[in-house]
Amino acid sequence: MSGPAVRFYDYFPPSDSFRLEVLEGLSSSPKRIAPKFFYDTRGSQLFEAICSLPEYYLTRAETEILTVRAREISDLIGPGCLLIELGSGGSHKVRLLLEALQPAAYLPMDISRDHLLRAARRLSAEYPWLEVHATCIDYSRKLDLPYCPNGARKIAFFPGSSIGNFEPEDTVAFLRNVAQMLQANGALLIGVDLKKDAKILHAAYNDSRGVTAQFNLNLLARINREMEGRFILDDFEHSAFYNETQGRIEMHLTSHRQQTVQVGAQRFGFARGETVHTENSYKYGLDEFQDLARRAGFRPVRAWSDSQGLFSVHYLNAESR
Ligand code: AVI
Repeated sequence: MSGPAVRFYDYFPPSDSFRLEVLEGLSSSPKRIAPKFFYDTRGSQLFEAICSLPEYYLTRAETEILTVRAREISDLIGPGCLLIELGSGGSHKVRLLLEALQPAAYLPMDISRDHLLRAARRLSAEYPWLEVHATCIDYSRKLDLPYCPNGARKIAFFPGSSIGNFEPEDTVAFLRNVAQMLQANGALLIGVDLKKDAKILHAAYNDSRGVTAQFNLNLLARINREMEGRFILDDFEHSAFYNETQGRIEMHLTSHRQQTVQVGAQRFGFARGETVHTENSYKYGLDEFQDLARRAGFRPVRAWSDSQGLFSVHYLNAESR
């Protein structure tokens, strides 16, 4: 391979964090499992498939914004930054910025090690001039920066509205950590899904090909694979709906019948219709999100939306505190 090789840093959570959190979540009432556990290798592939679905407008709308605004964004940031992507997945959207932005280095962070490494190697082959520092980390727990070129401005890129998967109180705490990592001269470029007609939201999370259902059910398949679970996938159903009061899509796995499921040495009872709550995806108005960002120590500089007003991208400066 020509160009600089990919550097790899492994801050992966202890291998039993999945096991411990799943057992705790299935023992609690109501039952729940954190959405970060969707992203094993299979889950990451399914999520990429979701992003190309006709109903999942989020990816298209954000891509439109980043394409149209790449020059403006690059002028705000300036050349030679350290570009840190949180939850980088396949590193697709960053490609829309790299040529215009000319960062000194790119530091993708993701929880899914194999997916991260494959994506980082592909990107490095395509952009041989770019230093790539792939960091495997659960960024919702800690934000360690393994590398920063001397004097480079730190810019965090957090696309896809993954911020919507945090609870509002956790959102402020998380953004505060991001602001601290960036320090006073840094900035955050973040994609945030907007509130809209519930029908559009419903279709996006209940696609006609059933890919989102497979993505949700893969969590049970993962428990079977990694924890000697005995879930029968046909006994559970994907359910997703918009909770207007909370301003969020909720995803659940609903038990078709009363049953007991063995996971390793433990047994979990399910009533008929009982659910495991697997994800919240919050939607925010422009001002609503900027208020949260201010509370976390950011100063809103610019916000853009796509031509249909479905999605927003915010550019926020980290304030010194
Ligand atoms: C990653 N995250 C922003 C997606 C979302 O829309 O909340 C995950 C997803 N869940 C169902 N479809 C996509």
